[in-house]
Amino acid sequence: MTPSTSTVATLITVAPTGAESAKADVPALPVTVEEVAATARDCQAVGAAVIHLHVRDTDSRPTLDLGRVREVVAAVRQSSDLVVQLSTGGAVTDPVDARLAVLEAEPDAASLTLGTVNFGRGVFSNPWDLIVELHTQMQQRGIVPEYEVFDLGHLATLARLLDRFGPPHGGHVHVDLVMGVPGGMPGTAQALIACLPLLPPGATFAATGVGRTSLPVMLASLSAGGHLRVGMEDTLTYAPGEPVRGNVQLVARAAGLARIAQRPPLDAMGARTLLGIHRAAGNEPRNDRSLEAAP
Ligand code: KMH
Ligand code: ZN
Repeated sequence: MTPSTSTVATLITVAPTGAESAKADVPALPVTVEEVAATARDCQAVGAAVIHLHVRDTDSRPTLDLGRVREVVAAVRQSSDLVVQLSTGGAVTDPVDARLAVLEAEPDAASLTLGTVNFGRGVFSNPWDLIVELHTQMQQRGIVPEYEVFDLGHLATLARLLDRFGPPHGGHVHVDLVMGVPGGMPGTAQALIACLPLLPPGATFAATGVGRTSLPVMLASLSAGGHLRVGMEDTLTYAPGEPVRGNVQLVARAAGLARIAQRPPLDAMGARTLLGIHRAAGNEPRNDRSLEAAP
C-alpha cells in the first residue's frame, strides 16, 4: 500500500526565538513584532508549517504579557498562514498563572510539557496539576496541544493524562521530543528510538535536538518517520564555529534533508489537517480569507 502524502510528508515547526537567549548576545534573534512576523513569512516560504512562539517585550526580554502576545499572534497571522503555536512553557522563572493565561490569546495550538525537568542550572517546573489544567483548558478552548517530552517518563505521564482526561481537542495526539537539554534525555538516535514504543496509538511525533544535537536528532527523526522542529530557540550554531544567520537558514536545511529523505515539507494547510486544527470562524488562515474574497 502506498502511504498517503500526509503520512510521508514532513511537518516542520520553526521555534524562532525562545526565552533563553539575549538579543545582545544573538543579534539575529527575532524579538520585535516586525522581526517575528517577517521570520514567519520567510520560514513558511522555505518549508515551515508551524511556528512555536515565545514573545519578547520592547526591551527584548521574555514576556507573557497578554496584550503583547495577542499583538504577535495577530502579526504572524497577517504575514503568514503558519499554524500559530504559543509556548505555555515560557521561561523557567515564569509563574504558572501567567503561563496558563497565554491560552486567552486564542492560538491554534500551544505547547504542553509533561513533567518537570532540570533545565541547565534552572528547573522547568511542570507539576501534574498544571499539566491537567493546561490539557483541560485547551480542550474547552478548542486549542490543539503539542505535548512536549523532555524525558522518557513524560510519555508515561501522557498515557496517564489521556486515560484520565480524554483526547485533546481535534482528537489527534502530536508529541515533540525535545532532546539534548542539559537535564533531559540526550539528543541521540538511541534515545529517540527508545521513546517510540511509548507513544500513544495513532500519535505522530516530531523531534528537536538542542544545540549540537540538532542534526543527529533531525536525521534520526526523519529515518524513524518523525517530523522536525528547528529554530534559534534551540540552535544558535549552524556548524562548528559558524553562528546561525537566521531561522530561515535552519528551516531551509531541515526542508532540504526532508526532501532527501523523500518526505518533503508539509504546507500549513496540510499541517492543520494532520494536527486536527480547525480555526474558529473569523480567524481563518489567509488562504481561506482570500478565497472568500474572490468573486
Ligand atoms: N523555555 C523553556 C523553559 C515550551 O515552550 O513549552 C521551556 C520551553 C518549552 O521552551
Ligand atoms: Zn519553547
